[in-house]
Amino acid sequence: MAVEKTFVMVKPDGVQRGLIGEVLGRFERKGLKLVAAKLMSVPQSLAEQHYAEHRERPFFGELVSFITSSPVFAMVLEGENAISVARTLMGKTNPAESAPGTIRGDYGLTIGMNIVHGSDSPESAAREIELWFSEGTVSYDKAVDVWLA
Ligand code: 3AN
Repeated sequence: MAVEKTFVMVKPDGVQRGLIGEVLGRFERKGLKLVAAKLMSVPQSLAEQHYAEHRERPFFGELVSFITSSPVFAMVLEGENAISVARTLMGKTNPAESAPGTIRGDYGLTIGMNIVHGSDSPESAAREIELWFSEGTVSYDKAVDVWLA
């Protein structure tokens, strides 16, 4: 059993379009457990640290100004193979190539505004959870966990 935590965020376009509940509901119904969440405006320095690996890419400025333009809904989800499971539910980075049934496939149109972010590896998950939730996450049991094991 590889129980993992992953960092997931509904980006400004998802929040503006009223898709927080829809996105979170998909992860919840899949069986992932919400262990931290907050609606927040993103400070410039946090945005730059979050996207540090893209610092040299031509779209870095756009990325930072987009993510700081309007609130995001940040969360940590926990469950077996949570990192790859969340990425599968999200679909490909480019919504135009994402399969119907995925979040980006169902709701996205362009690569710049692709509704949701999710950690892409155990290393990114650890880094991003510490960065966004330095206050920690919540540990609790859910009765439904035994029905998913
Ligand atoms: P993912 O979010 O699927 O892990 P990354 O890490 O490759 O994708 O890219 C981070 C974010 O940068 C994407 N969510 C997307 O919004 C943006 N992005 C990626 N590639 C491009 C691009 N070619 N042009 C504009 N924005 C991009």
